[in-house]
Amino acid sequence: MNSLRQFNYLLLSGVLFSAVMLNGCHKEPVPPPNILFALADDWGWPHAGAYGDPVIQTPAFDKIAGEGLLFNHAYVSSPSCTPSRNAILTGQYHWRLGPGADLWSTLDPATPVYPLLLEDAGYMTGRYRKCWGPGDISNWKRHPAGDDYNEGGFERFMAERKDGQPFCFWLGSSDPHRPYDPGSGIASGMNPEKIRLYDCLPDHEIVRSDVADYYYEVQRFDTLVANAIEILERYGELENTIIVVSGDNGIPFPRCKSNNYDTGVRVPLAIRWGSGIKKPGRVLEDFISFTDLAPTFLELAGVDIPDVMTGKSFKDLLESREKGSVENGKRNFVLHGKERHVPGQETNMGGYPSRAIRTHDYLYIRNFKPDRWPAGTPNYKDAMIPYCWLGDCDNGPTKTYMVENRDKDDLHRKLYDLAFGKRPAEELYDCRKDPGQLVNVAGDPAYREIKAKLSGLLMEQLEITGDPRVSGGGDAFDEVPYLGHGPRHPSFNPGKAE
Ligand SMILES: [Ca+2]
Repeated sequence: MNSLRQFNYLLLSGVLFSAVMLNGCHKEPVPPPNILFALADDWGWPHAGAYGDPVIQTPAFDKIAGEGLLFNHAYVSSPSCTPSRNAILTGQYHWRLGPGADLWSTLDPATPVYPLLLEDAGYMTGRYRKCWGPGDISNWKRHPAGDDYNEGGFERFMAERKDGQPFCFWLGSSDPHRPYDPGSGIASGMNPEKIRLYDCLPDHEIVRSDVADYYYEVQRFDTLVANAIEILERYGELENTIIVVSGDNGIPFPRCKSNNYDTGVRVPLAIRWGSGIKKPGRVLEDFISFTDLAPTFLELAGVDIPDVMTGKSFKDLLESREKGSVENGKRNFVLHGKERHVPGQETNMGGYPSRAIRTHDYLYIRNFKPDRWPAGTPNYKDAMIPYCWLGDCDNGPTKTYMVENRDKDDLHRKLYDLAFGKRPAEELYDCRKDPGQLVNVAGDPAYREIKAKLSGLLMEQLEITGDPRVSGGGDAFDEVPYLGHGPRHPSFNPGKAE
């Protein structure tokens, strides 16, 4: 720890100590809380034992939820790794982050991020495996997610920590991102017949086995979390550590990840914080935007929240004793959206720009470029990137099955079109009747009033939050250099095509 950080740490401890003394209490000062943030890669709601999933086994997540809080309505800012993680770190919607709104990009080093704000306040920071990104942040003097503990992980981090120093650790993982080991889920003993498939996926043994493989990797992530809990207990820090367990976007299946439906943006979330959570074991229906995490962490640590952060601290939810909808409508929607995932179009290097507003009853989506392909072009020979094939959908057995069997019957055709076909400029789903969000009622006169209301509210919020797609200049998102690769058609031959 450098001297400035040491000074700030002592100052922080002193402020908290003084606060306790001024209250007239004579008990030991309360140390600032530690933060352990465990983030899976492509883990969707409700795939955890705590949510009642009959197949997947997530004892560590379930323990956190049972001894803390379980959230039913947690939404990422964007269903894509880089922008989702940027929004978590910065406490801002990804559309405010310039190039950081796109996958495989970068982030302006002048942007405040919560781990470094905590580090400046005296926290020890650390990260393990996939945290920020993917992309290039070589222009950052310090890594935005904290110091590198890829060697030795959380165990080494805790061993190097000075007694009493508060810490902030990002426990990352690439699970359950594709590719999977085919058949690993069923081979581990899962019964594929018991899997509850999303409505957007065809019911076929290939799909069930593919989902079981995804479950298998979620369980591996859960083991990582269990190990971290054990380390915290061993160091006597479990009770003063805010443990947050979640995922960065929905599952890597067609019409899921990289889409604004619940299957793309709604994620599991459990939080434990010893006696800091006044009544543990509650299940909450309140909306959480992942832009809220940074301001929440900062407030709990007693660090000022920068004005530029658009997220709101949900400290009051932790302190409440209520379950269900604690805030009683104070926050009755979340916003999310998508800029470029993979440049998978035919005539430009852009993505499929869209924004959405989710209330408890409805999901309204505005697609800014409905002439483009929502999942990337199926005409891979015409793609801007050679042979980029339905580029916004990761390759895997379910994708291949749905493409190859799209004309098998009406249902397969319908599900194929919903996943890969073009979409109108406006989509509206009645989540009460259609929780799978498959029936677009935007053109139904019965929904005219609610559509106008949600459209107006969405545009107003985008204007307030400085979204270039509304205020001007949004096409710049299409021009950001793309630093990664995209899913290619199986016939792609790099030697021939490039
Ligand atoms: Ca991801």
